[in-house]
Amino acid sequence: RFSVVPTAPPDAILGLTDAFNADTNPNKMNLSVGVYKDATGQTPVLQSVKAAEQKLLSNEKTKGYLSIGGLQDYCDHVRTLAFGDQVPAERVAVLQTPGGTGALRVAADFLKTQLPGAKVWIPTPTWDNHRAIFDAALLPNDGYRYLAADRTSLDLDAMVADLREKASPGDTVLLHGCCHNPTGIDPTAEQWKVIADVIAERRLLPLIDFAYQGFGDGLEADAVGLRTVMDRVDEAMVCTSFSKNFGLYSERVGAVSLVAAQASEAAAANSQLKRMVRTNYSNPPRHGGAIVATILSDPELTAIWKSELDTMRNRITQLRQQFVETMKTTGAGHDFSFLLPQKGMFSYSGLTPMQVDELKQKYGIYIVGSGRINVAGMSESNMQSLCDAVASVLEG
Ligand code: PLP
Ligand code: TYF
Repeated sequence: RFSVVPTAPPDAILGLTDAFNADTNPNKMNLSVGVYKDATGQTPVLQSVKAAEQKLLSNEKTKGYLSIGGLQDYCDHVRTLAFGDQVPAERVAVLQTPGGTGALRVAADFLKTQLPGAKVWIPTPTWDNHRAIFDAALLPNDGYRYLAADRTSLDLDAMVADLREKASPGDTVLLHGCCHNPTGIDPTAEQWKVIADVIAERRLLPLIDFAYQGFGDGLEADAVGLRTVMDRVDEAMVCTSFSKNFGLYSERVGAVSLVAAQASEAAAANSQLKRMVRTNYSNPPRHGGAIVATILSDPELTAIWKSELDTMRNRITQLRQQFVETMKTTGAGHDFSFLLPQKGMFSYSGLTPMQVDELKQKYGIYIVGSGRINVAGMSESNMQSLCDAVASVLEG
């Protein structure tokens, strides 16, 4: 009977890493999947994480199930990192989830069942998995314009026009809290106000995907968009991921938060979110959440974590600068300065699918077909050869 099952296409991003791992080119470079790498090319376990794990190893008393919503102190920290003290705790339901992906799926199942008929509006372009998750949850979704035709800036007018004219009151609008994936283009603080006004005026529900807090300008600065929106609305959902900012990718650490207008509504929504979890994975894995809660409950570990996060962010900024400078020296005559104000790991390079393919075939350099590069995958030691290869494919 399984003879009827066709082979599914590989994931556009994760599939590339499989191809990269199989590549025998000794100079190969993986600039595809969004994973941070240090100067030695490793994705290190943070010291704050190691220290927290050591504490957990000696103190952990049980491997019994967590509650459906996960660890309470973890959920409290999730709320504080995202909202500060902007929203009273009793109006926020937070559930620990397996990664940001788990949070998005729980949110999607919740929206599909509890707000039937509402559509989700997602930016064009966005992380491919957004559409895939919403489709899997049978949640209607459609794109709003985001990237300008020059592919290096935000088209705020088009975005606002779509949210005003295409989205109906009651619909959901997905926003990247910071470090837009795949473009690296975020709204400015002023632009966030315009977006927040439209959301409030059109009675849209903001669903903020917050997967890179601390990778743009810093933990608090990266929450400015979210908080600007929260200044103007009393209902929202947030999907948090700690994969990147705690380097806990494989531990699957995330959370879904829902802000309601009333505490009683938050409690009812919480009970429904738990229902979604029960039929999906029952309750979340303990370890990653326990690590984050241990770090954030300990001022010393928190300070170490914050400085490690600063190091990761500053390194990415330096790599952006080095790439732009080194490209100038190749004589390819192509100015990459537009990468400098962009935020987080990713940027659209402007390379065409053919150029992307040539980089892979000739040089073992893997970037996503859309031209998205993971700046965090570059290094000081491979910068010159990377730029020479990019220059050669640009020259054609
Ligand atoms: N949202 C965005 C925009 C992402 O880039 C990612 C990356 O993986 C996620 C969500 C999912 O995060 P996680 O790996 O924690 O599931
Ligand atoms: O965009 C990225 O590279 C990260 C990692 O199906 C990722 O968000 C990529 C694809 C995917 C899951 C995670």
